[in-house]
Amino acid sequence: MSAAVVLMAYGSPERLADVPAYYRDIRGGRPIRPELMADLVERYRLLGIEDESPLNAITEETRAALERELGDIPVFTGMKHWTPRISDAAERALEVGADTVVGLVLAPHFSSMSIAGYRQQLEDALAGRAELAFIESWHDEHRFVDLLAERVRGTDAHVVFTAHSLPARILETGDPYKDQLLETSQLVASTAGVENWSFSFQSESQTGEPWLGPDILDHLVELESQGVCDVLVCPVGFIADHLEIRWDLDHEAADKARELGLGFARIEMPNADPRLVGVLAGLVRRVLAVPSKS
Ligand code: FEC
Repeated sequence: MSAAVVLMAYGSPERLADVPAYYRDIRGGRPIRPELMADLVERYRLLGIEDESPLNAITEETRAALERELGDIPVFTGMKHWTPRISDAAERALEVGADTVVGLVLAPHFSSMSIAGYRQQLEDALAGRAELAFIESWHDEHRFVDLLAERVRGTDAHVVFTAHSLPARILETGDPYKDQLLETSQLVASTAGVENWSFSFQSESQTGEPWLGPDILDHLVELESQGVCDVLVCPVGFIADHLEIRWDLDHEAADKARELGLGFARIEMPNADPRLVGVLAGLVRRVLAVPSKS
């Protein structure tokens, strides 16, 4: 067997000029209100991605470290909404002679509106030319849980676990996303011995339909009214310094907390931490021992 990994990320614009095309890709051809486009460009501008993206550099660092860790298995990055595309990564894996491709997403929780989309893109690109060993979720990997637990252990603050919201209609089809998020949160809290914790969603989009809640901004109001003084946010649904972390939490949620008189901090994201890379390598080795049919 000759294997390769397609390591998939949501994707982030490489420079400010890319933002409109990136947003159009996310919307998949559906119209974008001009004010929403302007707002997104402005958020990326304020994060300082004029000429290069620190987030894409983190993804590359993670890819290179995973490849080193795996030794003789090449790893190619494929982005869901930017370049290099998942299809580019699949072609590169086939070019080096892979007959088994491991599909691994840099997001731990499964949803039909998230991970299933990555899988579809990879399956379409491979088109049966290699066996696909796809990792559906890794939200309960104990070394991932330990890594997060270390970052909240010993805090006196109320810990708020968060993840990207999704349209609430996913619950009607038995989607496991919310349950997996609560499971990760529960595991991290119990491993760290944290008793004061709760969960909220963040980063919902304005798409004109209800999204899963509570949203963190409303949740902070609720916590303050319950007498909580300090909050530590642990975004279990993300592993890197995305726009959702550096803008939605570090600016929007932090401003809201300040307005409410709440102390506010967030954990450092795993990014390319060698322990996270160890978790990813473990997943690849495990799935290759028993490859699944695509
Ligand atoms: O540059 C960066 O660091 C940001 C990358 C980024 C990540 C991310 C993660 C998730 N999203 C999920 C679902 C949706 C749905 C919509 C949606 C919209 C956006 C927009 C941007 C964006 N997302 Fe994202 N998401 C990231 C970036 N996301 C930019 C558009 C502007 C906005 O609405 O704020 C709504 C699409 C639509 O309008 O039809 C749905 C989910 C995740 C977590 C799983 C994953 O990482 O794949 C779920 C990172």
